[in-house]
Amino acid sequence: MARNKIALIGAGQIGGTLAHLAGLKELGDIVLFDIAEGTPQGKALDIAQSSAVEGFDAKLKGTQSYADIEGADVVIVTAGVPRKPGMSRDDLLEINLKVMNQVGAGIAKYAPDAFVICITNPLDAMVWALQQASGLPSRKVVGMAGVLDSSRFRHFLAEEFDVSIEDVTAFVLGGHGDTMVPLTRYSTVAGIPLPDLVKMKWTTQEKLDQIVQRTRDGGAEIVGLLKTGSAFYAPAASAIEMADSYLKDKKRVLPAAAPLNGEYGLKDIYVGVPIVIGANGVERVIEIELDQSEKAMFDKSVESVKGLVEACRRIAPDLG
Ligand code: A3D
Repeated sequence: MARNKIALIGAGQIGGTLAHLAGLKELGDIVLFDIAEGTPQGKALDIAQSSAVEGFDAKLKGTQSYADIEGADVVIVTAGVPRKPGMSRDDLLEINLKVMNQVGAGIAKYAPDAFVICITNPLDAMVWALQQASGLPSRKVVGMAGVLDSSRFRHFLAEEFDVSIEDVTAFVLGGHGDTMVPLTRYSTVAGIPLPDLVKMKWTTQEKLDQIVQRTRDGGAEIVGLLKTGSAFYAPAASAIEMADSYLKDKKRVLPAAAPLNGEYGLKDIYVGVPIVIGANGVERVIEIELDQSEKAMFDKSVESVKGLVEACRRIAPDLG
């Protein structure tokens, strides 16, 4: 049986970490693609040289040619530019939309059967644009945000309760970032929902609200500390978890930006919801009942995603 092939489009901070993790976990052979000459080649060589010490078998290649991603089983996309001072969200959107167009064409030509995970921001709009540009079936194109948002939430909760992170589960919905919706009643410690833990005096409602807000601001907190970039270790680990579920047909239940087709009363839009990821890509979208305040938060989040997608349509009307 041939090894799986993982193509990473964008060999920056996240792309390099993805390659390293994919090697360490022996997910398959790895191709790093980037327009910056030398960067993907240098990172591929560096990681390949670590394989002797770590003891993993994987071929690594850095490239500027889309032909090298031919036949990839998984493609993870981080290509794009970050927002710089003085740049509006629409400016960023316009640049990264062009990138998604190029990347989508490359995937359509060389890896049309791949499972594609988009990480480029603004996530919920970029994953929509990438699906449109690539023309791949929507069940094969998803966005990574929910696994990261929920892993941040789990980390803060495990710290607050002083328990193993393995026993903390968290549930988040909605778009990535400010409007994300952490669902406390579906988040648990060993099956005990957070509201019950407040009643049991493990924490206070006020503390819990602060943790929810810190989770929403999780990306900005790291940008503030790093100053020259954004988070990359946890985003990469999160995307690898999704790729692993696809490649091994694990059917993990993971939150992700997924294409909705009537679920939650929405169509033709990508929003963060729990999905089952298996060998067929998005195998199921899980629709849960929301109470009034959860629904209000979810609607607000969806409105902000719709705004971004409308801006994409305005900038690139041919996208659909
Ligand atoms: P960075 O280290 O800048 O890497 C981006 C790479 O993309 C660079 O090496 C560029 O050379 C490359 N690139 C630019 N244009 C193209 C192109 N047309 N084709 C191929 N490669 C290109 O960024 P990063 O790795 O830190 O972050 C990557 C993306 O992920 C950014 O858009 C971030 O905003 C986003 N991000 C998302 C999350 C989510 O949770 C959704 C979290 C963290 C970062």
